[in-house]
Amino acid sequence: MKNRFFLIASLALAFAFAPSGLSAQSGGSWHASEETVERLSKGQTEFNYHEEKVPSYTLPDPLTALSGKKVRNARKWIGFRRGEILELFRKNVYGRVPETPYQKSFKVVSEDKNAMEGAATLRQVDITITADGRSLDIHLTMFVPNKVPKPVPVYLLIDNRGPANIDASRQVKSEFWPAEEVIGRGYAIAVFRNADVDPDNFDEFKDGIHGLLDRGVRPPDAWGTLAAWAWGASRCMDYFETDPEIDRNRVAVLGHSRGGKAALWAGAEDQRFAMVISNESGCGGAALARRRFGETVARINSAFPHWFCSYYRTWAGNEDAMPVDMHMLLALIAPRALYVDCAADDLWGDPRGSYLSLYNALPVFRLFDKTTAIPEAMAPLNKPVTSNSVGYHIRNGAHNMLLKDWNWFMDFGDAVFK
Ligand code: GTR
Repeated sequence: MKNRFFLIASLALAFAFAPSGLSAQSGGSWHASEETVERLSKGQTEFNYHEEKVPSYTLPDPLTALSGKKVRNARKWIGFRRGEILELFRKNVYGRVPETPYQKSFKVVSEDKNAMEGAATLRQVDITITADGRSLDIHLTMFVPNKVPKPVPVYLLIDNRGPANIDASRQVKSEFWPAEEVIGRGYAIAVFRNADVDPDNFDEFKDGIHGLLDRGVRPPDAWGTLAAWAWGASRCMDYFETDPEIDRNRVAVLGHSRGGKAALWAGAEDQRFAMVISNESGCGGAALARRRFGETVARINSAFPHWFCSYYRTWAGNEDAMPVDMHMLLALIAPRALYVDCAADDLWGDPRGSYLSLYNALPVFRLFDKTTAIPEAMAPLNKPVTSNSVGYHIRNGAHNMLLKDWNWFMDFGDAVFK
């Protein structure tokens, strides 16, 4: 009886003192279904899907500088700590963009002012990158809403799923890039194919932008394919800056899975992106590496050796020694808007580890706005948890990006952009 009284009293206190930025939460925290855990564990015995088997770990503190000094305000974060962490990610995870000079040009190759029965303008732009007489084209496709005052915010997708998902003719429609719905909500929507910048295969970096810009022997921190895709997103941003219908201060970059990893890195490297959305980015994306839940640093390096810089392999099976973890990548987005989402059946991508990563990035967001707060306890299923410039949801179902996800991205956009 007494215990019950204390429980009720402490719950009442917790609610009374909950920070104002907290979303209301009904329903309990999500946890993986036992059936999913068992099924995945049987299929992949070398990987851990059991929460109770996650090793104990200590995360590096984003607010303790390399000198050991504590960073206590936004000025110091911007002045040097952010740069230290960015460098650590370049050296240890994604690699560094070479300094090879190149030229770029934009060409509107087609325009239809009466697309979607007059609701939107379809614009297709070739972004041509030239170096030493050779060139590469990034094909940017975009729909801009006609009946909305300009300039408009835009959602830019790094597409890793192939052309059928991003059909400019709209004969084939896919929830992966739901152009009509995004236009209906007053946003522009844009996309480029990751393969335009760098095909997703391990060819010793001969093709794509690496073939164009790399010179000499690649050092251990040379950029990998994810960094190349992120770089491609920045070239689209270069174009947006020239398009009077697009609001350069309200550009969201997003991607699914490997595209989500690239979107996070794009937002870290290029602070012109006002919002980053990471959909089920998992290992090498939003998920904390030290948890070793689902996909691990060892496995991602052996399955996709081209995605990261070669030095990243140093941390395979050695996660606790890494000078960074992925909460620090998320912190690099602050104070801009950051949304992370996961799918309940996608334990390979560690939904809880992605939520905890966001939670542990909060001390940096709070340097800019003290009212930013989300609970440490995992989010409930199908109920976004948002606070100021951060948000998270876990959707029921499999690894994918669906209209349901996009609707929550746009709700977040409505709160942040409008
Ligand atoms: C998986 C990979 C993940 C994720 C996914 C995807 O095979 O292990 O890291 O990126 O592919 O991109 O769909």
